[in-house]
Amino acid sequence: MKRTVVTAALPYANGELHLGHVKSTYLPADIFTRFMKFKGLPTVYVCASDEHGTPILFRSEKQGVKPEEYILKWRQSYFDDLSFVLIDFDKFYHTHSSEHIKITQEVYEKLKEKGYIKKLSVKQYWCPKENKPLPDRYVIGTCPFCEASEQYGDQCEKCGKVFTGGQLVNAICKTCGAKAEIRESEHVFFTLSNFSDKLEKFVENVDAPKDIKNFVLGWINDGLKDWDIERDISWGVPIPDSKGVFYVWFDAPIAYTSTLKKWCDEKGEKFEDWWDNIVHFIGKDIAYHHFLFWPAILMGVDWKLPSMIPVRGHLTLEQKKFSKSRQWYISIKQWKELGFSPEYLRFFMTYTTPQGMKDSDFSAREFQKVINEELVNNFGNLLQRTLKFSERLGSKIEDVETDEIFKKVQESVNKYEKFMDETKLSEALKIAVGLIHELNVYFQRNEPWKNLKIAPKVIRTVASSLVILNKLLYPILPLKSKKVAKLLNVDLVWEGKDALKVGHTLNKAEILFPKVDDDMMKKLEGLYKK
Ligand code: B3M
Ligand code: ZN
Repeated sequence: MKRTVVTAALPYANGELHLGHVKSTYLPADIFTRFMKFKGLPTVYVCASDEHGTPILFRSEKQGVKPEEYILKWRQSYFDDLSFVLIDFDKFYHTHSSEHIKITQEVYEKLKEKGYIKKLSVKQYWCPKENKPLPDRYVIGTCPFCEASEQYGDQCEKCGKVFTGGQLVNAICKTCGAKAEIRESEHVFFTLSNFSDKLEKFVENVDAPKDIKNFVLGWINDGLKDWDIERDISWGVPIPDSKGVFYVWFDAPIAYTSTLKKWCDEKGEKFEDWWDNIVHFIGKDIAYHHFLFWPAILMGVDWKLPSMIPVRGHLTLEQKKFSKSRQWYISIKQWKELGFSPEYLRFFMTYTTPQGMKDSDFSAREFQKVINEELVNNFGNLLQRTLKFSERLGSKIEDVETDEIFKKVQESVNKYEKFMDETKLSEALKIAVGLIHELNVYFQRNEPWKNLKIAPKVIRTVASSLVILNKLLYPILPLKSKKVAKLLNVDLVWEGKDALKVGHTLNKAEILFPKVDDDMMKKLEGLYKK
């Protein structure tokens, strides 16, 4: 049986996770993994905290702590935040581990053996005042491609283009503001340009949203440049035969393999057996790295390429970008402190997030609306009225045929499955939600409270449908769906689409989906509207 490795982009250890991180990466990967495991397919979900690079060094220096100490705080914080949102990793590791450092160096040695590494002289920004090199975050200037100001030395956040040394316009030292000078330095390069044709084929064939593929193919068309993978700092994975460390984007994706390897070692599994069907969930801003750099590294060492790269856009907050400094922002910790359900967040995010590059939006009001309409009034209410009514009839399923609509529910499973396999999670969820709406209409239209003769048929039809639809909701609502299954008095397993057996007993109704009232909504809004 094909083994699947699911990964989510590594959180970079220098800032809090907010709702946007959850929606674009960790949540969809978690939902997909839960779905695969639910069906009994061998799947592991791995991730790690990304702990090298100049931003971490820069911040830790500013705070006067060692980078080793600085990263620890974030590592724990990420694990806690993501666990709260019920993100269930099989392994969450980190890039400052000895295993990761070793594998990164081995990958480099292999690339070198195969002739994909060369040394080149580069233009390095230099602060004349502090007499030190200014890699990446230590320098800011204007993007030479799109003219966005205040861009760092390695990549433009606006247009996504990656820079080589010396390209920034009007570069200054980020720490002291001195005009940056340029000096020569020797760096190791990875010959990305060698892989241009193979990458083009890879991008065409990999299972990924069309819009992002076109974007990436455009980059290949523009011509790929060899990639400077060395930085003149002390923090990172040391390059075996050079003075500096690897650029963080060289070592970070290798953590997919080092973390999987760690998991394999712990479980007594073979890495070679597992590095097979690879699915990388990412946000659109790191497409360059996952569609080009990383596959090229994999090609260089002859490892299997990813088969699927699901991409999602950003999350805006009331149509504006999240911004920590302007407090236009909701962190996971804040969500937790409010005592809000992580499953309501999971539901909302899945419901509103399309696959592909399109952004989606969060607002307290929209959250209240979606949860109350689709989860509380739709699903919660159907469950509630079915169980209550069944109680009136003695809580037992009677010997009556189910109605036509039950067949429709049974048939919906295949459609749902197809969407889930394609990681179109919002579409999959909407299949379940749509049917729940139809079932509410069906219940209402039949008025079983007026016509007790047809009531057993309505109950068997709706309760049996709920058993199936609850399965479809499991990956999104992993805890609530277990409670729903308890009320319906069934095991929560993927297999089985039959109607509830005659004589089956349903349990008493309980409120599982409390409303998001105006008070709660205001509290949530108060986090960013002060
Ligand atoms: N750490 C995400 C970021 O900082 C980055 C992802 C790495 S995935 C290999 O934007
Ligand atoms: Zn300076």
